[in-house]
Order: sequence, then C-alpha cells, then structure tokens
Amino acid sequence: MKLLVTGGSGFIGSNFIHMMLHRYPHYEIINLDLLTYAGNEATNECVRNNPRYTFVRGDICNPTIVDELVSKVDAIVHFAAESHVDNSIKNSLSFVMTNVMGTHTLLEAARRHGNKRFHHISTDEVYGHLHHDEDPFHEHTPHRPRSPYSASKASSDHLVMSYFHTHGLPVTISNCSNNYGRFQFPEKLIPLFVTNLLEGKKVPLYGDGLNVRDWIHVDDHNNAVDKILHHGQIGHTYCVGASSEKTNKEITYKILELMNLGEDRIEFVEDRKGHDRRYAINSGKIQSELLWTPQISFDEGITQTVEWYIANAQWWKNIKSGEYKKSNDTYATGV
Ligand code: NAD
Ligand code: TDX
Repeated sequence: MKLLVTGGSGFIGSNFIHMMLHRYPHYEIINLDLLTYAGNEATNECVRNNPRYTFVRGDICNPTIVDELVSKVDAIVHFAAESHVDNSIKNSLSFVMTNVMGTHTLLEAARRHGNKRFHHISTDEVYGHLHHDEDPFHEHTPHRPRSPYSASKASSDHLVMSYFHTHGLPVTISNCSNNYGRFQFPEKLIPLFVTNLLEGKKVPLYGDGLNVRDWIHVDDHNNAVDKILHHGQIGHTYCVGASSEKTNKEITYKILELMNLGEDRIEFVEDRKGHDRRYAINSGKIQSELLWTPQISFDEGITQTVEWYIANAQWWKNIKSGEYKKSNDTYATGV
C-alpha cells in the first residue's frame, strides 16, 4: 500500500507516519506538507533515511502537485489544515483556503484518478459546543460550528461526503476530540503550558478556566485512523474520543503537580472570543464496529507527555526561538 499523507510534518500527521512505517513494513508514505509555521520537518528526523518515506514540500491547494502525487498512491489520509482556533479568530482566510479549498483540490484529484480511497481527519468542534448537562456528540449530531476554524472544518466534512454521494468516492471521516502528546506545536494548551513553565513563565488561562475538553492521546487517535482506513465502512463518519473530560483548570493543576510548581504560576487572562464551553465525544460506534478502544489513560498519557517535553527541550526551543524555520527552508517547494 502506498499512502499520501497530507500535513505529515505537523503534530498528529507526523505521529501517524512514524506509527504506520513501523507497523506496516511494506507500506510507503509520501508526506505532502507546505511547512507553514505549524510544520516542522525536523519532527520526521527518525524516518528521514527510510527508503519508504518521501517528503514533498507543497500546498494542498496546488492542483498540479496534488494531481501528480495522488496519481502515485492507493489512498490519501488527509491531516493538513490550519488547526489553531485563536489564529482563526484573528485572520480566517488561510483557514478557508487550506481547510476548504485544499480539501476540495485533494478530492478532485482523488476523483480524477479513479476514485482513490480518501480518509479525512476532522474534529469534534464541527458539532459546536455542549452545556454541562448535555449528552456527548455522536455521528448524528448536526454540524453547528461556532469558530471560523470549526466552520472551515465543517465545510470540508460536507465536501468529503458530497464526493461520496455524488461521485462514489470511497471516503471515511473521523471526528476526534482534543489530542495531546509528543510533537504538539507549543501554541496549544498542554505544550504551551508545559514549555512556559519550563521557561519560568506563567501560564495564561482563558476566562474562568472552566471550559471542558475531552482529551485523547495522539497514539489512540492514530490507532483509530488506522482501523478506519483499513476496516471502516465507506461513506461513514466515526466519532473518536477517550471519554476523558477535564476543565482547563484541572489540566493546569495536573501539569503544575507533575512539575512540582504552585498555582502562583497561573495567570487568568481575557477569555477567547466565542469560547466553546464544552466538548465531549461518544465513541460507541467505532468501539463496537471496529473494536477500537483507547489504550492510554489520561494520567499515564499526561505524565509521559510532560516527561517528553522535559527530555526533548531542543525540539520545542527551536520552535519557540524560530530556529526551526531555517531547517524547514532547506526544502524547496515542488514535487
Ligand atoms: P498541526 O497544525 O500541528 O499540523 C498541520 C500541518 O498541516 C502542518 O505541518 C502544516 O505545515 C500543514 N499544512 C497547513 N496548511 C497546509 C497546506 N495548505 N498545504 C500543505 N500542508 C499544510 O495540526 P494537528 O494538530 O496535527 O491537526 C491535524 C489534523 O487533525 C487537522 O486536520 C485538525 O483539524 C485535526 N484535528 C486536530 C485535533 C487536535 O487536538 N490537534 C483534534 C481533532 C482533529
Ligand atoms: O493559552 C491558552 N489558554 C487557554 O486557556 C490556550 C492556547 C488555550 N486555552 C484553552 C482554550 C480551550 O478551552 O484551553 C482549551 C484548549 O485550547 P487549544 O489547545 O487551543 O485547543 P481547542 O481550541 O480546544 O482546539 C483543539 O482541539 C480540537 C485543536 O487546536 C483543534 O485543532 C482540534 O480540532
């Protein structure tokens, strides 16, 4: 099997590539990534010399590059996206371009090249948000996005399903909850807080700190993607989560405890605009249909993750200093 992975120099996509090359000794992977500010090809150092791994720096909105790469593979696993909600509040154009137009470009190429298998990585945020007493999101929850980021992801979900209904493209979608783990860009809550604390800084907790997210370790998410890619029902959506709801305050106190630091390091700051109150996922469908279950408890995963950021300081320091852009710039754009 030859896979085209998009966004494989980002957090979840890089972890997926490492896992798949290790798990399937005959698989080949082409990683198409533009290396935006969120991409860091140094993350894929461990597979750089693997003859089954190819990196191409390019834009998923570029039909020429996309067409050529799609023609060479059996399946597409589409992670590439603008992924940070705060950025989408400041300027949402790149979100519409990459998440909507880029997904469309990939779908068109998959259709033109004989209806290639297409797995789309999406998010629970497309379902909007929940009040504390509402049932978790499931596959039939209507899309009610509330941020430009989640609206662009919801649009891409609809485009993917439209290619299934209209063109018979063999698609699947996973809508996953908040991921954490190694190689997450230090703009997201957990890596930002851990690295700020390691730098002696404070951690900015938005609003009252009581917004709830349903946390899943990145390896559990990627195991679910692997199951769906190989065994998922075509034309179906799978909700993926580990039933691990925590307030942002709980996450912060847990990190402080693991790092032996006090609550004086917390700084309550102005709330995020339109801040979704709570996400929660019912993953009953993938559990019963594909026999997937999360393997990593939150306590175990967060402990390992904090240890990873302590042990791999050079990785995130290069990002925070901007140094990583120099090694990214050694990759020219093109096929
Ligand atoms: P990330 O921001 O860490 O990585 C995104 C990658 O996509 C980067 O390497 C970036 O360079 C690349 N990219 C961006 N625009 C591109 C373009 N136009 N062409 C080619 N490459 C481009 O994101 P992530 O956290 O790894 O998320 C991956 C996917 O998973 C996204 O689709 C996101 O919506 C989804 N998701 C993320 C989470 C989470 O908690 N992080 C949860 C559920 C779903
Ligand atoms: O500095 C911060 N302070 C803070 O209180 C940051 C960066 C975040 N927060 C809060 C906002 C959220 O309630 O923490 C929570 C998590 O924030 P993010 O890490 O930005 O994630 P979120 O907005 O929940 O979205 C994430 O999960 C779903 C990913 O970024 C998305 O790509 C994914 O689809």
